[in-house]
Amino acid sequence: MIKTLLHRIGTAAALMLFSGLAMAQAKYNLQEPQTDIARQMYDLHTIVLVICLVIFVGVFGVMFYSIIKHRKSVGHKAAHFHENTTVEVIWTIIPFFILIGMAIPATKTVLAMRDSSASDMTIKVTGYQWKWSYEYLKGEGDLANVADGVLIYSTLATPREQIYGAAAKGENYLLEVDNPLVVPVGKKVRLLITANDVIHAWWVPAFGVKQDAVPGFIRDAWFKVERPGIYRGQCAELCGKEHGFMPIVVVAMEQNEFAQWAAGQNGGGIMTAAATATTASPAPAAAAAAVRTGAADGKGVYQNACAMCHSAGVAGAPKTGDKAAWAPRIATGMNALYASSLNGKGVMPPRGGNAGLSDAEVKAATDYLVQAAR
Ligand code: HEC
Ligand SMILES: [Cu+2]
Repeated sequence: MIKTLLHRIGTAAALMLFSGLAMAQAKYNLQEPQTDIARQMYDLHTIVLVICLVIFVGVFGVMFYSIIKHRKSVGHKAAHFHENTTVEVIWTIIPFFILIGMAIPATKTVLAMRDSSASDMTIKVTGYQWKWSYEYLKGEGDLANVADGVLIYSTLATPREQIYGAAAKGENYLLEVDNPLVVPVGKKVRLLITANDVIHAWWVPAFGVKQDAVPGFIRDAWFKVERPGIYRGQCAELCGKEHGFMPIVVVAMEQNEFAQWAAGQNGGGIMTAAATATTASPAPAAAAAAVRTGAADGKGVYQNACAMCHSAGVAGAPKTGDKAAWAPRIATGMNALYASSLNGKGVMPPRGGNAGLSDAEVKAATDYLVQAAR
C-alpha cells in the first residue's frame, strides 16, 4: 500500500520534472543550433552540464550522508587517519580522467571552428558605431562572381517610437535591420571580421559564431547554414550602450534565390550603384564618369550614402519623409541644407562620410531627401 503510493508520488514528481525541463528547454537553453558547429557546441554544453550534475549529486550526497549518519549525537566516534595514499591517488586520478574526457571533444570542436579554409564564399564584416557592413569579397566554384562586390550597410530598423515606449514593442524588438546579410544555405561562408572605430563583436548564437571585431585586425570565422530562414544575433560588445542597437540579421536562402538576390544588388557600392542608375551606357566605368560630370542620381546616392542614417533616424538624423522633422530645416533654405550635407553638421560627417562623392551627387541626394519630406 505505502509502496504503491510512494511509487505514484515518484512517477508524478518525475513527470513534473521532465515537463518542466522541456519547457525550460525552449526558454532557458541555448538557441536551437542551425549549423554543425553550433550543434557540437550544444551537445558539449549538455554533456558537461550532465557531468557537473552527476559530480554535484555524488559529492554532496556523500557529504550529507556522512554528516547525518556519523554525527556526534548518535554516538559516532571520529576516525583518525592521515595521508591515506590510496584515497589521495584516487581523488587525483578520477578528476584527471574526467577533465581529459571533456577536453578531447571540446578541442576537436574548437579546431573545427577555427578552420575557415576551403570556403565557398568570403564576406568581409565591418563593425561601425553603430552598424555593420557586409562586403561580398569572393565566391568560389558555383558561387564564383555571383555576389562579388556587393556591399551592404545593415542598420537597426526598429522604430524609435518602440524604443522610447510610445508604441508597443514588436516581436523582434531591437533585432531588426534595414538590410540583412543574405547567404546561401549549404555553403561554407567565411567571414573576415574587423571594425572601423571601436571593438565590436559579431554574434549569431544559432550559428555558433561569436567573434570580436577589432580595429586594425582581421579575424576569421565561418558558418554553413543548413536550412533557409531568418537568424538573429547582436553585437556582443559591452562597452558603449549603443552596441545594443546594432543587431545582426542573417537571411539564408536556397542558392538560386541567393543568385537572384545578388543580381538585384548590382555589385553594390556607391560607384556601381550610380553606374546602374544611368543605364544609358553599358560600361560601368563610362557610366560612372557620366555621373561624375553632373548626371547625379539623387535616390541612388541617397540609398548608398545617406539611407543608413536617415532611413531609420539613427543618431538623431531627421528621418526620411518625416515632414515634422524636416520642415524647420527646409525653412532654412536649400543652400543651408547643401552646406550641411557637404560640410557635415553635428554628428553627420561631411558628404555622409563618403569623401568620394561629388558636390553634384551630394546635392542631388539632399534634393531627394527634401522632396521626400514635402
Ligand atoms: C552618419 C549618419 C548620417 C549620414 C550617413 C548622413 N547623415 Fe545627414 N544627418 C545626420 C544627422 C545626425 C543630422 C542632424 C544634424 C544636426 O541637426 O545636428 C543630419 C542632417 C542632415 C540634413 C539637414 C541639415 C540641416 O542643416 O538641418 C541634411 C540635408 C542631410 N543630413 C543630408 C544628408 C545627405 C545628403 C547624406 C548622404 C550624402 C547624409 N545626410 C548622410 C546623419 C547622417
Ligand atoms: Cu558594436
